[in-house]
Amino acid sequence: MEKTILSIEQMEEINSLLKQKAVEAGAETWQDRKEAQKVSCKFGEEGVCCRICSMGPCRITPKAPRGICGATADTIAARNFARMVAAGAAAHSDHARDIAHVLHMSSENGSYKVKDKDKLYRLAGEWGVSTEGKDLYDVAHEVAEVALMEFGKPFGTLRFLDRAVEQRQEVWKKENVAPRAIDREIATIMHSTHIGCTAEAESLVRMGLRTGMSDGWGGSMIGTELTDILFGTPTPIQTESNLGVLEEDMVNIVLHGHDPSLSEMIVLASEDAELVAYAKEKGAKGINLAGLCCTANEVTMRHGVKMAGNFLQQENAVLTGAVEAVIVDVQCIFPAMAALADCFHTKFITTSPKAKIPGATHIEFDEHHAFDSAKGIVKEAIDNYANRDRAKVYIPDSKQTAMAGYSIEAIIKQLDLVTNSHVDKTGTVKPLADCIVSGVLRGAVGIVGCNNPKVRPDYSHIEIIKNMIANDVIVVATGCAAQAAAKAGLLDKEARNLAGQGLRTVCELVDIPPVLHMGSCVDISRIILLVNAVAKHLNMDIPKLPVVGIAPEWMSEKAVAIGNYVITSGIDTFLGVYPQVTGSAEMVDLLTNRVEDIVGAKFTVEMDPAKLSEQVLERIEAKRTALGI
Ligand code: XCC
Ligand code: SF4
Repeated sequence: MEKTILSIEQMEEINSLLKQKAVEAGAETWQDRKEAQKVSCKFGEEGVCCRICSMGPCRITPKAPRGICGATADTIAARNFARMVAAGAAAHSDHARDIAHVLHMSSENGSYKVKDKDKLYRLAGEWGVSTEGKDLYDVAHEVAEVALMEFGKPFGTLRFLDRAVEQRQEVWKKENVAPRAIDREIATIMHSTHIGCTAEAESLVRMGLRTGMSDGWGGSMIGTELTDILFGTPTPIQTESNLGVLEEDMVNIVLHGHDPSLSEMIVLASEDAELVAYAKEKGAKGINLAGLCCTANEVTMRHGVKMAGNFLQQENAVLTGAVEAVIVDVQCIFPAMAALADCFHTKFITTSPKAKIPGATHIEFDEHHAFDSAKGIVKEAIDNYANRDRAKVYIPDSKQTAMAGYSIEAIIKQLDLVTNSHVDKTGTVKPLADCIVSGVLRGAVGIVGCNNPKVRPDYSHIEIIKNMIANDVIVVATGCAAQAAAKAGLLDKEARNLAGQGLRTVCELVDIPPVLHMGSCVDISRIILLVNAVAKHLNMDIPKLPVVGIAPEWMSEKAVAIGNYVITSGIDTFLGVYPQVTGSAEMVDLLTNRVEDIVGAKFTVEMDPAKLSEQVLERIEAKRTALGI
């Protein structure tokens, strides 16, 4: 099945075969739990259950339109929504904080080194950190300190806001949505949603926008930049995706989670000659790494590590019976993985004190002795190879080739090299802007986010992507959406045959797939900066551009934070799953209508991927018409 486009039906067939394996093994999966959860709580679903204080929980009904304190459906739904933004921003930003600490401990002879020196020096220049006569690592540590200050500085707004096109910065200032310190925005939401504070939905929405911004132009952007500095700025790289990347006769290690400071070290450890020899001693042909979720995106982009799949594929990986260890750090890890692993020989290894899970083997990752620590974890996996029960093994024969690693730098370089239209050596986004203005490309969309069983998993991603590229809209993707594309073969250069004539021509000319893998979810900051660069080049504010964000299957609080900074950045955002605010007419009006008056962009929600695609294309064409292009 290699090198082909996989249909959703083929993908679902593999899922049902694996589901059968679960039944045979007496294992429970998300499908069973979804079934058991059948009747979801209407109050929760609509966002009108409040348990912010212990006089409650209070639920809003026509007969009881106010909680005990008097909070209305609007107040309750707005508070719940704002808290989702705060939690999401906290998760992304705390990940970034950890990366900043790792940069701070980097050294010439330690496990963590600086790989992209140019990027470090560029950032030092941007932040006013002097580099003259200084040791590389002194610069790295100072830059890390400045980054860490962004979390708690008492005055001013975030440094990266200066990167935005002038017109956008004006809007942020005027509307007071320019974030101050990252932690401060999160704390402000937690404070303002405490009983007896903000009751006005609009101010809570505005706080959500600002806190979302502290993620997008703060935590996530810092995370991406510092990760590139430490582990290298991604360049296009070919890899493979889907469960067929697991090997019959190798030690299979699945990496799952988010933080590259763990996964990078596991990659190094898996290549360690001593450990490879040890694996052979144990009867395996070697060590085979595969990734899940955002960690997969991180290590794929920098090392070509194969991608086992996305969020709702995590259990499937264990169900193959061929995985020696699932190594996880933080975020998006099913607690169910521990019990599931028990049905097989698989070791489920948690590594972070921030994400301990009952039933898991916890081996705390020690960043101060990172390489040795990673080696110890990999050794656990190797030792487990002998326990694999061959009778239980089923590795689906599905493996798609995929291109990954399209950082902004890589995209600019790729376009520039071929079109030769650059004037300065650093390259520009002119070729991309030209293609959009001329109409060869109608526009660009970022397709991002998770899987969600509220819709047909992966189907929404794949259908929307196919509709976009068929209509000459170039797609950039991150997170689990990028993984869905990879599994379906849409990150393969061959997928350009599914594109409209304009996009296909561009793809052929510059040798790219029609869907560009730009990384993990913190890397949505790359998408934002790319759009911002085009806006700067054309000297216009971002909402004018024929560019749209889509989260077809979002589920996490991080996704809510992301949605908020994407619209605040001026990009209309389409959601394929309803946020839990529908019990408040005012919240629905604010998010899908009035917010446009504040930031120039808004949310649209549509669960049917065909209809959503139509609406996106209409929005893109409307933006073109308004521009007269
Ligand atoms: Fe998680 Fe980042 Fe969502 Fe995937 S896309 S399910 S948040 S792994 Ni980020
Ligand atoms: Fe009820 Fe108000 Fe307490 Fe919420 S804050 S639980 S609405 S009394």
